[in-house]
Amino acid sequence: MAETAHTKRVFSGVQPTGNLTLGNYLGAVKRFVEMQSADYQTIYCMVDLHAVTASWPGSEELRDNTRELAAAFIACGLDPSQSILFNQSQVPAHTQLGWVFNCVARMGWMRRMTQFKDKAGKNSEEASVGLFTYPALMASDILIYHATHVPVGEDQRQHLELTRDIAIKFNNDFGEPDFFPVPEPIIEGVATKVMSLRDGSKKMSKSDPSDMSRINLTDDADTIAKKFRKAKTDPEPLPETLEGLEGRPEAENLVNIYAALADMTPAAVIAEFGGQQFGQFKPALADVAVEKVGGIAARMSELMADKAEIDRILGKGADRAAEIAEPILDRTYEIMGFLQSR
Ligand code: AQP
Repeated sequence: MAETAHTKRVFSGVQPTGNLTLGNYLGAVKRFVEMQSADYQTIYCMVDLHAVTASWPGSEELRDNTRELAAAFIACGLDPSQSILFNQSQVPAHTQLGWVFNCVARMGWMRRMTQFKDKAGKNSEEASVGLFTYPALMASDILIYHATHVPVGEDQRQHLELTRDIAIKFNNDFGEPDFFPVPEPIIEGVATKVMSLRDGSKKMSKSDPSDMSRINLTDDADTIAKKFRKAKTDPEPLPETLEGLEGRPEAENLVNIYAALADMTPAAVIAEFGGQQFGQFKPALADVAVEKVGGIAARMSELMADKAEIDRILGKGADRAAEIAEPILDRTYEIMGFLQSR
């Protein structure tokens, strides 16, 4: 990882838009847990303001999705006494800096964002303005903490590049060369883009209409086994070499999922299973998935039984987050010349 002049600080966020998938886990949350070490201050956010850019689920559901995501974070191994865990809407500095960044980011930059095109689909005239400006708010989520490292999945790479461009432009335009760090995306490992179990060309996603396309962290062992058994594959056995996975996206996806879950390289998975039929490999994959993520659902249910405790954890996390964010916002306003007379 590149060193910067700023304190090493990790920030990442996940939208509370429903159950976490194995893609969210392997591409993001597992990495969050790994980075929760003495070397970094770690800040992980339930980005609820982003969760209403595509559609509004209803107030009770949004609150519960946020609590459920907090429960999932903790059940996966994030420790609220080590990491700052909170939901975005409780720290107003995110939206305040977000407005500033709406004025720093250029229309041309925003129009190039492929996730807007994917999520808005053909009907972009009907998409919310919030969905379009989402990446500027995401830049603010990161930079309001002067975060230096951002663990994310591959689909967020372009948004991280935009965040870096916004930081550089702000620093140049306002004559403060080192004010915002230029954060490093941490997109590492074999599961940076877990694909749908029904279509190897599509990302596994919480909002995919087909539940069979994804493993949810709340799925029980039988459901996990069934989803892998029914996962789309081709008729050939697994290849004897890694190169043999080329042009076989569904097979490659299952091998990568196995490797990420078992902390192996894809080459080691091929060395073990090469030449076998999917009928043999899929049950082994289901076993390793159940072993690694099968206990998360039960821990989440225990945590969800005490919603007041989750709310307390998020409130405390928000206080800690605001303590870091507010002086950075104040300094931003000062640099820009917004008169603050109270
Ligand atoms: N399939 C994936 N493989 C690896 N990483 C993934 N991530 C998402 N899908 C995969 C990573 O998970 C983090 C949180 O993502 P998010 O909830 O903020 O939004 P998203 O990227 O749009 O994820 P989803 O599951 O597709 O959500 P919906 O359906 O609500 O849009 C990010 O770090 C992301 O890279």
